This record gives sequence, C-alpha cells and structure tokens, in this order.
Amino acid sequence: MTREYLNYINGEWVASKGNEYRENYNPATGELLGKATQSTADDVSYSVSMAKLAQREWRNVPAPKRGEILMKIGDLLKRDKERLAKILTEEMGKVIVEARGEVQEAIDMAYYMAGEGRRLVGQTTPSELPNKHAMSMRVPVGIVGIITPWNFPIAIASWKMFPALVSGNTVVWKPASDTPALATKFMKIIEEAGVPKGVVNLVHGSGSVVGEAIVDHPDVGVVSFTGSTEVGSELASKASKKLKKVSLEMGGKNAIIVMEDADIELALEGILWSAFGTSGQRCTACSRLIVHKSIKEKLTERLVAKAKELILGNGLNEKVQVGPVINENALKQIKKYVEIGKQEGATLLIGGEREHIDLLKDGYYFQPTIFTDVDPSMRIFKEEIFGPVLSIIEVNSLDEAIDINNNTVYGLSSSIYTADVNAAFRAMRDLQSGIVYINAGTIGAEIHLPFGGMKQTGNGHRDSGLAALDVCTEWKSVYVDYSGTLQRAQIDNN
Ligand code: UN1
Repeated sequence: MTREYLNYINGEWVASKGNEYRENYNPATGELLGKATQSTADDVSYSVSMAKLAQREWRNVPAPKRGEILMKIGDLLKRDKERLAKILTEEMGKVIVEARGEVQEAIDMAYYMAGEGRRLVGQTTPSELPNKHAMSMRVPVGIVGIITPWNFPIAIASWKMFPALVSGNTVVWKPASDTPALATKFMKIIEEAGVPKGVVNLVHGSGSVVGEAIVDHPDVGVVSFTGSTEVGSELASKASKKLKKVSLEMGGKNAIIVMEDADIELALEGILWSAFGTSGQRCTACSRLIVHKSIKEKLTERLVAKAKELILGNGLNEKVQVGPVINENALKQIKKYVEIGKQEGATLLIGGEREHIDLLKDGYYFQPTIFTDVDPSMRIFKEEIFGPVLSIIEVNSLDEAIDINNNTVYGLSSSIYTADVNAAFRAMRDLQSGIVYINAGTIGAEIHLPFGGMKQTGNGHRDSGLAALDVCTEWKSVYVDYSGTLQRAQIDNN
C-alpha cells in the first residue's frame, strides 16, 4: 500500500490545492513507498500567516513551559525510536544502526533544548549613569523558515527546530522531497506532544517553489538551510535583497590526515567509517585522505583490503555496513566523478562501479571507491561528490598536510591521526574547519556543540549547540532609568 503524505498547517493535515504529488522510493529495493503533496507558493503563504497568528501566543508562553513540551517530544521520540529508525532506513537507505544513531541525535537535541527553556540566559550590565539599570535579552525573530536535507532528515530538522521553538518562534518547515515519510512521522510526534496549532507547519515540496516562497515571504524573519552549495547560495542572494537573515550549512571536502607516528589500525577504522559510513553521504564525510609518504603504501594496502570486506546491502539487515545511495541521480553523479577522476590521471584502486546485488538489483548501490595519486589540481580533489569515493594524497610533512587540508573552498570537518601532542595542537589551531577531530574520523559531531563550517561551507552561522540560538533570536537591549530625572547618556556622565 502506498502512503499519502500531507502538509500539516495550523494543526490540520491537508493536501495542496495544486493537486500534484511526488513519489518516494526505497533506495535499497526500488519499491514505491508513497506520494507527497506538492505545495505551491499559496500553501507557503497560508502557513506563514498561520505561523504568524500562532506566534503571538507562543512567544508569551513561559520558556520553561515551552521547554516542557520539548521534553515531551524527546520522550515520544524515545518511545518511537525503533519505528522512526526503520522508516529512515527504508526511505533514505542508511543502515539501521546509523538510523538509530540519527534518531538519538534528535532525542538528545530535544532534551538539551528543553533544559534551555530554564536558562535562555541574558545579561545585566552596569549603566554609565546612576540609578539606571541595563540588560540585554534574547527575543525570538518571529517565524523561522526551515529547509532540511534528506541525508539527516530528523537530526538536522531537530537542530534547527528545537532552538527556534524554545526561544518563542513559530516554524514553517520544508523537509527534503526524498524523505516525506520520516517528516510525517516526526510531525505526528510534535502534534502528539501538544505543540499548539500553527506553531510548527510542515509544507512538502520539491524543486525550488516552496524554498523560494519561504525566502520571499516578508513575514519569515530568518531562513535556516542545510543542503547543496548551489541551492544555498541561490537562497542567500534572494534573501540578501530583502535584508533577511539566512543560516547556511552546505558542502564539505573533509580530510583526514594520517601522520607517520599515527596508530594505523585506529586510523583505518576512522577512515572507513568516515568515508563509507552513510555511503559517503554526510556533509562531514571524509573524501580526502592525506597521508605521510613513509606510511602511504602500508596504509593504502590495508585500507583497500578492509574496504573490500565491507558488506553492502539493504540497511535493514543488521549485518550490512554500507547501504545504497539516495537515488538514481546520485548514482549517476557519483559515476560521473569516477570517470572524471580516471581521465584526470588518478589511479583507481577499488570500486568505481554500480554494485549489482542479487535480489536487490533495483537498489541504488555503489561500491566503496578509492583513488590514489590524486593531486590538488584534480576535480575529484576539489569538488564535493557526496558518495563513497575517497581520494588519497601523499605528503612529506605536517605543514604540507595542513596546507593541503586547507586547500579547498570548504571548511566543515578535518581530522588528524598522530601520537605527537605538538602536531595535534598545531593541527587544532591551523586546520581551517568548523570541526576538528584529533585521533578520530571526520564524522560524529555531538548536538551540544556548534555544528557548521568555515569558508564556503556556510555563512558564519551554526546549527546545534547554544550557537543555534543566535540564528533564531535577536538581542534586545533594555535600559530602565529609575532616577526620576532626565539623565543624558554621554553628556551628563562626563
Ligand atoms: C550532515 O552530514 O549534514 O557529525 C550531518 C556527523 C553527524 C551529523 C552529520 N552527527 O556526521
């Protein structure tokens, strides 16, 4: 039976009047799962007006009470963790242990932000003048437009939505068009937790219609986006004409550096997990391996042997380590980059082909792929592939390794394996990335630390951690003069 996924606007499940639908498929089997209503600019406009109405009351609900509702969302996510993970694997393809891990991120984020309801800390500051009180406090921006990707459909939605809600905003959310089932289940949990109508509105869509309508709408105060650099920069340029705040989290070309004194076995595990976990479809995935010349041969040999042993297949099978990629287009794109790599003169060591798995021949599988002899002039070194493709680059020193790491337009996650504490600290300081790991791979960010990148990975904002509150709140400075006289700042106090 195929399912129908509807919009959720002002507390009601409704289809768009446009009467168009988009189908979603199980990437492991090719099976049709359901179809999602495709919204128009009018649906967005209606959602925004409902969110605006709801915000009048929501912003005045005491923050600890808003936090309690998030606590309840956390409890329900926990109750339904297994069901959510299964939907996630079926619809997006990541293996079930990773799916559980992703749902756990949303649970953690709910509890973390629930606690924030009892903090939302502001500042009191001395005034220049006597008998005058000064303070600054966070206030909600108003309506937050949230646009989320298919690769972490519930974690990233939670990173953006929970800070927005606890600080008194209402939300218009467009989930990725490949993951409407998970979005629907998540929305049902939000509804069950008692979030008042109009506070979170879900609007399905594909292509640019919904996203652009969200950015264009004058009542949407801030747009928080995770996705491709192409779409992000398009949204940002539209938003900048309206002087609207946008928070962007986009591409990565993340590297692991392995120095000569590293624990090789430890590094191997981290490389495999970071490069081929989620079939390389993480913003944080490792796609460049920068290795010291003295250990390159040994490391490469062991890596290829281990990559060959990875078990590909349907992620619902607990033994499977690498699932399919998201869809046919992704497969084509990855294959295209493999051809580019070969033409550029890189040496293909393993993989490079679509994987044919008996009984699952319709799934979108791609073999874990490793290139060596890669240099910074190549496109496979520079461009984000978003698939299980790793490029090996040889270096002679730590300085060179750091330079190569930084030789990219992106700056999300970097890692170094070394036993030398001096090298580790230097790397920590000099790697140009929003996230740096020492003796761990490039993936596995925790929700209570800021998540985001430097350079063209983003535009200076951060998801998750307390930094996420900066996206959806404004600082308001308040002066209370209790002197009973006119006190002229900068005049009467000099
Ligand atoms: C992403 O790929 O956009 O650090 C998010 C990690 C995960 C989140 C990844 N916790 O890899």
